[in-house]
Amino acid sequence: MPHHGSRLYLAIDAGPIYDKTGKLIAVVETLRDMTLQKLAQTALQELANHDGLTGIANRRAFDETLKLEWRRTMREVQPLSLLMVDVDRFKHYNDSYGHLAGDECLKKVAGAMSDEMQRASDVVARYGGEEFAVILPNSALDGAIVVAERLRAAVEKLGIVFANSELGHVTVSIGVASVTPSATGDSWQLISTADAALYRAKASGRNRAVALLVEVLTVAT
Ligand code: GH3
Ligand code: MG
Ligand code: MG
Repeated sequence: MPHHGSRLYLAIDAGPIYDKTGKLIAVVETLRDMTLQKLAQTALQELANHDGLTGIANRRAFDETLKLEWRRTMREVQPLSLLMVDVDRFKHYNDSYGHLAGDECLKKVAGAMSDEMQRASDVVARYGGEEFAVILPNSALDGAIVVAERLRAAVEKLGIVFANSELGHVTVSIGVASVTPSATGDSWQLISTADAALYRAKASGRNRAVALLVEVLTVAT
């Protein structure tokens, strides 16, 4: 509505009116303003798919996207990669600076990672607590490692002060996993492999990315 300077969602119904001979003599049109319903629907969708604290995709959206991308990349015989990102020593951060500062830190980490994503199909989600998951469709392991390193560096560059930690600022560890989905596989393999890689990143000193290829399971016949 250019005259109002606003945008409305309108529903239009049109019904024909004929005379006795079947000739069209009029059309009755009804216009309904659907704006409030549409805004409420959009807000609900936003709530259902986004994390309340950080504003990025939530676990529900992550689960749905991963299933969808698994099927799509399988059809297209394309690789699918997953990053599991975990904030280092975050319990200690909360203990030192308080839970509210911890929340602020999670928001900044989520924002910095989202800003680094380059493809529209890549999804950064809050997996739970201080863990994030990144879905990279059509990316093989080498490309996923490059993205992981970029995310790790972006968080380090935030320079969020963390006294008495290894580096003096907040860092993340990242597990990278990649697979070319198959009908005999399942997306949990990708998650558990990324988790195993994350565990290795933690064990080998934190503030790093470690990558693992999903072992292709062969089904005995
Ligand atoms: P590691 O380097 O091995 O990952 O150590 P960690 O301390 O980060 O790991 P741990 O799993 O022991 O602790 C995670 C902490 O994250 C504990 C929990 O209180 C905190 N946490 C989880 N969710 C939130 C949140 O939404 N806000 C804040 N402030 N803290 C959270
Ligand atoms: Mg954790
Ligand atoms: Mg942690």
